[in-house]
Amino acid sequence: MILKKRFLNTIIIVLALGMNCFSQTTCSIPNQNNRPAPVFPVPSKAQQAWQEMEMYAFIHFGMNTFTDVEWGDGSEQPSRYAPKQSLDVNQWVTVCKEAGLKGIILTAKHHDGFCIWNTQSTTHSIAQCSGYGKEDVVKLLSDECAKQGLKFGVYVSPWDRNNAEYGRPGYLDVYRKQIRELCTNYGNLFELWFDGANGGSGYYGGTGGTRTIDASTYYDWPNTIEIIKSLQPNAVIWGVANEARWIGNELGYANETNWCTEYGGSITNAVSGNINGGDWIPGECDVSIRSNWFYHAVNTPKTGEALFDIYIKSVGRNANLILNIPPNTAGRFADADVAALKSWRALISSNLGTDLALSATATASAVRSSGSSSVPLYTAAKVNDGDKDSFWAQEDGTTTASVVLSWNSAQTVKYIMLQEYIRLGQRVKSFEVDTWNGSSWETKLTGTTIGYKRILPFPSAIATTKVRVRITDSKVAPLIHTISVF
Ligand code: FUL
Repeated sequence: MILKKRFLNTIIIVLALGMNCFSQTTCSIPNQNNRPAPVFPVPSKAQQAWQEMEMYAFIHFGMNTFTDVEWGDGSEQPSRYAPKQSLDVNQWVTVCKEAGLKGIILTAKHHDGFCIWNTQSTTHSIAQCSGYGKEDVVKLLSDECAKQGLKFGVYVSPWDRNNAEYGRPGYLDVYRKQIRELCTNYGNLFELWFDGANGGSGYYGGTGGTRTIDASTYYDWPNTIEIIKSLQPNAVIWGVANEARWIGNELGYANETNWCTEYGGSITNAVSGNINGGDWIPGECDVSIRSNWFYHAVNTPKTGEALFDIYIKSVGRNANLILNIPPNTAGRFADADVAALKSWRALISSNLGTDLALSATATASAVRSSGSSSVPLYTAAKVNDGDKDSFWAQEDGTTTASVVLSWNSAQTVKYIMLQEYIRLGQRVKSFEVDTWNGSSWETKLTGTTIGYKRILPFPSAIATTKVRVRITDSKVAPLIHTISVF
């Protein structure tokens, strides 16, 4: 079924290409605007929207918050999950929003199997709790996200150390019921997160022991994915569906070379992607603000500076960032975490808040012809026009090009941000950045991939009237969507 859909999608893309239908504004036969052809693979609509989010929060909250462990074994009595007051989801969402995060993914069920929503799939859930423990956390948080304009997603662990059926065929029905409930009752989900930890020891309905599974077949992912797609067509499925990949570490960084393309089904280089990969599987960097995923009083949060470094090495290296902030037993983010997030946000604003490129004049070594369009479509000015849909382009067959941003008076530059127009594929293999010293160019930065977004700090703050970006190699003609200088 999935294969069939992929085949159909390919046909549609090929037809659209012939008709030049990739632009929202133009759809004509033949390609009158000389619009560049995509270099496949390209992102789906859901992946494009997901990449534009850039960063969002992870919230690990549940039984482990109260038992003070990272992995419960499934034997925990539901009564141990005992919030003493209503969870302050308003604080969670407000703090995330102020930090610039665009969504939240909640651990609806971790490996211990305890469900923090009103589920019919198992009795191991908030239904068995009393007082504030009965609150449907998925409902509270998804409603609050909708209210404050943040997207919402869920983590629902495949491995269930509580369920008696885990490891047998019967568990699949339970698990699919859980997924169906989460996909049906809580509005639009932007991402579903399926953890890779699978099988091992557990409570398993009281029998204990170890259950081993073959993760590649046991969950029958192709059919589970079909169910998710039918209920949440705009969600990105992390990990198991070749739509978004784990970056290969839990430290929050991608490699400087990072392709959104990879080999579906057998990720060969999670941290860098693969230039020849046949599927669009962009990386996501997961990291916790503290040294663990769940809240433990002994941990302290990372500093604003450390979080800024993570931001540059994740979002700034063509990956999404999912930053975990664990609420405490009082159902709130700790004050220290809130302070760290504020300091992080302040650093992003002070370092990357004023785009000097917007006041620069852009000129290019070469520009693709606009076909019969009377409006120039692919000029250098497209890199700093603030338009989400425009890009500077080269004629087919050109794999090097340069663009200069110049100002009337010297500007002090500290960072540069580059973006490719990824809707038509990731292309750039290498680039260099030069600054003008008054009489000649000096090369200050050398880079490899760009992708959706690349941010690089200059070695030091430099006062200059001109910055030049040279694309030194590209798979096919480069399409540069934005250049910002800070
Ligand atoms: C891991 C899990 O085992 C951790 O507990 C945590 O949820 C992390 C995000 O993924 O694989």
